[in-house]
Amino acid sequence: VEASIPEPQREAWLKHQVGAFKDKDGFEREVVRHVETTLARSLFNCDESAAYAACALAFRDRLILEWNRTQQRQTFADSKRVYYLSLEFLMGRALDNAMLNVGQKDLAKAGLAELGFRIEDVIQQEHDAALGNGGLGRLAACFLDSLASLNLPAWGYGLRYRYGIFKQEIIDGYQVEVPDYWLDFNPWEFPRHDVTVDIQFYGSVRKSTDDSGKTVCNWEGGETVKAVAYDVPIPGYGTPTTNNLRLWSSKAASGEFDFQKFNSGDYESSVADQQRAETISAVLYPNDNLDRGKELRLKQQYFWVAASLYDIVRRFKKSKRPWKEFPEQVAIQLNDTHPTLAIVELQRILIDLEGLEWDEAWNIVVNTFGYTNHTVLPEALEKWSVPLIQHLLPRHLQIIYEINLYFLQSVETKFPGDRDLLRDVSIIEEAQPKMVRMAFLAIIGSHKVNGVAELHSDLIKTTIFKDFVKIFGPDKFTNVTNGITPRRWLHQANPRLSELIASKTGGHGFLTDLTELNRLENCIHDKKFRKEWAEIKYANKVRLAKHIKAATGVTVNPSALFDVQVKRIHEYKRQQMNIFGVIHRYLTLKAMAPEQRQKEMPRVSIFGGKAAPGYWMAKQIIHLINSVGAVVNNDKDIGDLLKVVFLEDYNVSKAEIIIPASDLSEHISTAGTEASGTSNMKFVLNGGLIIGTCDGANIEITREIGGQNIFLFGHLAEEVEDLRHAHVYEKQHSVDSGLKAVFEEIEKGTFGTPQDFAGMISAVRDHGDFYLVSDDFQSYIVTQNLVDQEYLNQEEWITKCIKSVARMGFFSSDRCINEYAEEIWNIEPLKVEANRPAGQTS
Ligand code: GLG
Repeated sequence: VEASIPEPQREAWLKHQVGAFKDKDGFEREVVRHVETTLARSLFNCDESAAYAACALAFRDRLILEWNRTQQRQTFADSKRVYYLSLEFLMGRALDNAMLNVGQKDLAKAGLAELGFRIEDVIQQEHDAALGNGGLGRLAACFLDSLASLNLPAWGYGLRYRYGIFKQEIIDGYQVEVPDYWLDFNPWEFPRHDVTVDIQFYGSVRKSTDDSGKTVCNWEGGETVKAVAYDVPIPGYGTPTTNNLRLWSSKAASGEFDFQKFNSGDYESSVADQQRAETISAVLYPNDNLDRGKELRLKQQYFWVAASLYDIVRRFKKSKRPWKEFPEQVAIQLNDTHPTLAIVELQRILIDLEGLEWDEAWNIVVNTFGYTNHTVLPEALEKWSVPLIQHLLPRHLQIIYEINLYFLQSVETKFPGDRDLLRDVSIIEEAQPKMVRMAFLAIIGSHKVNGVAELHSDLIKTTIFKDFVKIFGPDKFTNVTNGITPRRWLHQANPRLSELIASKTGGHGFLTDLTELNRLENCIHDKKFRKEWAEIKYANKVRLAKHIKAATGVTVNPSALFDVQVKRIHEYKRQQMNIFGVIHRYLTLKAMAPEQRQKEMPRVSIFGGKAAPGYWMAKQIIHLINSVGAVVNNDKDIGDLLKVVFLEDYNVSKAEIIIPASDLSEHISTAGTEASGTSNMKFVLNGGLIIGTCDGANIEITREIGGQNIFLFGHLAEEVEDLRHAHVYEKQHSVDSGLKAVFEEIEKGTFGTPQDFAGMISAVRDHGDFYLVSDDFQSYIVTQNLVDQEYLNQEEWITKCIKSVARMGFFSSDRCINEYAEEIWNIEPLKVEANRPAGQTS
């Protein structure tokens, strides 16, 4: 308040405030200005990357103004805010999204053309912001888009990794990881060197007595690291609301150098201290659905959680409200268990620093937090060793023990004498060493726990968290089925389809109310519409074919059926089953007489996805895909009938090219293992059909679009346990005969050294086939053959695609965020005047 401009001078400020670009000229002026001043270049040395930089800066300037106004509006309204804590935000590129969301892409396109650039080329210059592994991180990014588009007062909090997810190169068929240093030029972030928080680690706890005779715990000594805020503006679509994503970066606390060491001549070690502090936010851990329990990872978690909570509490305290109103002003959502320490940290702040009584504080904590679970895979459930927490966060460990004590006491009261139950639900696992079960802590410290698709939410209630349903009752557990933002995943990725839909549904309203897609059902018999629909799909396939050619050298025929599986490589997602199926197809084609062969439907099998660097089996799968491609793609008997490509470095911007070009995509996880999946929604929304198991959101997609529009196969979740048991204990595992032939071919050396793939084969044949590849193989092949037949009837196929798109309204992340807002956060949108009609692109 002290720093604001006095009333009489404000007029001068207001006169010079800038808004949206008035016209093309205004935009061009800003671009030229940035090229010539900010970038110190001229029309003689302005390449595409400079044009991108200037264009991004021009839009960034606009965003930050709306950002400022949004923050003012939200502060003034003083209504409840939600804080989304996520260790991952897989944002992808920002420029195209910003232009579309503020409705000025057409103007920018024309302006750039006048200055000598094609907008498509300029957009391509941007480096992806890849601060995430896969679905969990991309979900957080879609949520930010919806929160802003729905005018909800919301902040995202994350870490500003210097290195995002690694870049994947394929060399001789193997994955090679290359660091992703992405911060050379990032116009989308605003460093806030004035917003810093000192974060403490290690040290010890000393008890003392305060004036009133109460015992207080003081966490003392140890090491301090500074958190510096970097703010990223998040523009809503068709609204001036521009929310904030705050990412924390770590720095040494005592300025640039330790001067004592510096003066005593120990210059090198003073720099080393600096570097050690910066290590905390240096790198994103590249594991998807796997917990590795590394100390630095725990440091990251506490660093980020403590900085975010300090910020949230600071904002609340400005309102001078009593503490009991905290949950009426603040909702905090935990994206998976990664931020669970926030529960402990808030309790610590309230009792140690603010002097509240335990019960009062705990009540506030529980009413503030909500926890989203994203997986039932045991290897992904976070546990931290007690000695490690003791060492790093001694006061927090005490509080965890106390939370556990009170919790177990309440369980004992409710279920007297049930020692097994106490052991099973204790936050502390009695192992060697003892472990803290983060999911249990998250459940106990939250008022709502949700899964991310119906089947998944049912599974957590009946399996991993069943005891907690017994203790807390069923109402604490709920489902919020995931969603995706139609702005990025339709309007931006597939502009022609978006325009065609707009022309048939009465404008771009579907982009803010996706259920309006159902108006497409009226157009199913519209010949011209169907023709355009098919043309757009074909054009998208031509674009992908060009990309495949440039990236891999393989020529693919755009008229072939494009069959796509792009996602992180994981045994539970069963890319191995897909490639075994491809080999089966290859063998079947080879066995045919040439005349017969030519009647078969040509297919391109497209794979993409990263393997965690330490995941040996996943890397073997990548190698097999590439080895099969090398053989099949060069087999003269086969020609265009089958091509196999692995696209390296799958990321958000590649997804935007790949997804609109698919005819069929694969979502074939072992039933019960994929919590939701979100690319399944993206593919269907872009007019592709899917082959999938009864798993995750596939089930709800089927319910919405109709069983005749999806290719389902395989065993059901409820059968999995018995099958696994039979494999291991009853030795009832004879490998499917089709699959046997595939294994034999691999072992003959057709695809290179058989030894390279021995692990993949023996996992199925000799080690219990945990993911049921053999059990599902036959029905997978049968269903793939059905796909071929149905694809031959293009008219029928297009009808299915159109019907499916028409029925996808449910899967908007807007619907999903509205459910969170109403059922978990209890927050409401802040009314704003729309600054332009929704959907207008210029
Ligand atoms: C998880 C799950 C996915 C889910 C995503 C978002 O594996 O099935 O769609 O979160 O909820 N770890 C993940 O990516």
